[in-house]
Amino acid sequence: MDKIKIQNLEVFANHGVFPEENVLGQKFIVSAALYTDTRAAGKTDNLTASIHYGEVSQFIDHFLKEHTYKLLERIAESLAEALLLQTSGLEKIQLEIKKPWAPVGLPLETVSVEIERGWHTAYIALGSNMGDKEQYLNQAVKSLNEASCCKVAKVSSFLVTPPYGVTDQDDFLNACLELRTLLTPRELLDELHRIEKEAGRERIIHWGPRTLDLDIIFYDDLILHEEDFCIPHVEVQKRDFVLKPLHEIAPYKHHPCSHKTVREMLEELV
Ligand code: PH2
Ligand code: MG
Ligand code: MG
Repeated sequence: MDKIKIQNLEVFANHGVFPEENVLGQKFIVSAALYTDTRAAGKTDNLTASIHYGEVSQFIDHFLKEHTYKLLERIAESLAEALLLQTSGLEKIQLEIKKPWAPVGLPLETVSVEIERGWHTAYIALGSNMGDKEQYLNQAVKSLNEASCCKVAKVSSFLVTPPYGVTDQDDFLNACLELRTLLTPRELLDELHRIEKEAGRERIIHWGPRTLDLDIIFYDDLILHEEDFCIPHVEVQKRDFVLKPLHEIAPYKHHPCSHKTVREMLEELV
């Protein structure tokens, strides 16, 4: 992807583990690569179609001066997050913070931390088969959109589906949504569990009745196999109550293992 680069922006600020550093201050040197599509600006010569590197530089200067953190890691993490949240068109950032006067007591040129952070696209399946199902799904969409570092991009319609697996329970209301997020998969899972808990979810019977179930179906094209956590969802290709609503919002999304599209998986089920 295209990028706009800011190299070696100097900022005098007060970060550091030692109290002296927080009082006296020192020089920090910031470099950023802003990943964004510059095609429209390249064709139209219109700055509003791109990211203004002057405004970003001012933002970095203010951000470093307004906060006091102990660690370079913390400056980089919080600055990257703030920039990704407030800069439209910014997909990914590489950020390096150098501290050339670090009080190490040895003649080094500089110390630094460099990170890469960006937006991810996740597909979440929603299900409810207790109480006011529609209200639980609506509230879940709202909670996810309001969660920090999360934006709901698309929501399918809500579908009434017969229970799959354990069948002697009430019908489900199911849906899928597309989420843009800065969270890691594990952080996103924790956030989903928090929202399920808010909806009064109790984990009593496996596959039993629930007020709200939120499952990560896909996270970019990530394949993750951990003992307690798998992405993509292991049963996606077997579940029409996931594939039907998902097909409404992402028919051509490929499964990263089988490479089948959502449409192909759904066609193979019916
Ligand atoms: N969820 C299950 C088990 N069975 N059946 C339907 N129709 N919808 C669901 O969301 C569902 C299910 C376990 O998560
Ligand atoms: Mg589930
Ligand atoms: Mg679940």
